[in-house]
Amino acid sequence: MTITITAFERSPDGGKGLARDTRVRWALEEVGQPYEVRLVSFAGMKAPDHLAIHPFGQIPTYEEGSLSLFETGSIVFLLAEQHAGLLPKDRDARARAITWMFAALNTVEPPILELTTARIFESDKPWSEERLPLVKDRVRARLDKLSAHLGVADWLDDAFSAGDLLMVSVLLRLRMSGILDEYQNVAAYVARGEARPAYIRAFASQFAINAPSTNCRQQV
Ligand code: GTB
Repeated sequence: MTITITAFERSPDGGKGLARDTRVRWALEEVGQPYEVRLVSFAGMKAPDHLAIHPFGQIPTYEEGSLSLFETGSIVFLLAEQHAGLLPKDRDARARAITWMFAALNTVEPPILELTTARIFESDKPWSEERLPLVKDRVRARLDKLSAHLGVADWLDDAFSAGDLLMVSVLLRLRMSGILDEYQNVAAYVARGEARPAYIRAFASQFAINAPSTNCRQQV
């Protein structure tokens, strides 16, 4: 059955791969599933036909036969459950990998999103300069602990898993802030994720749509 995901018609990041469809593309590439992409405009995301598959009017979504899904975590989890390559078979290792998926989305990503909000949407506020260091320190509090856990390991729990896929995706949003470079082992971990052939393919496919000079667009 054909898999169709949705992505921004034109991502505000101009192809840096920071929009969340990149995580889903990466998971699809890791498990070797072909997929199609339906591009959606900001207005289209709020239209009834899109709201029927994404109640919050966002991307990405995932459609396969009678199944429509939203939320990147649940899409990556479905793919990891259905195909080999993203979750170990051993019960305990599998549970730990799933725990890292939740940790990426629930524990590490929130302060990173807060930092994005502070840097981009609140920079003109009179209190911004005072608040920004506090927000940065909340990110560092998570990275201190993540760095300590990771140590010299390649991945969070032995073999690469969906937990790493989501954690690397979340951490990539920090690169512009410079904070990632304060943690050598975490920066190297992110670079290892980006060097995976599946990530390279996923990045290239979103870049082909979003790069500023791109004229040829995937079909809506
Ligand atoms: N929890 C949901 C999930 O994980 O799927 C969150 C989905 C979400 O935030 N979607 C965003 C969206 O549709 C796109 S990814 N926004 C439009 C809207 O809400 O109206 C977030 C995002 C957007 C842009 C950049 N960027 O340009 O750097 C990075 C990330």
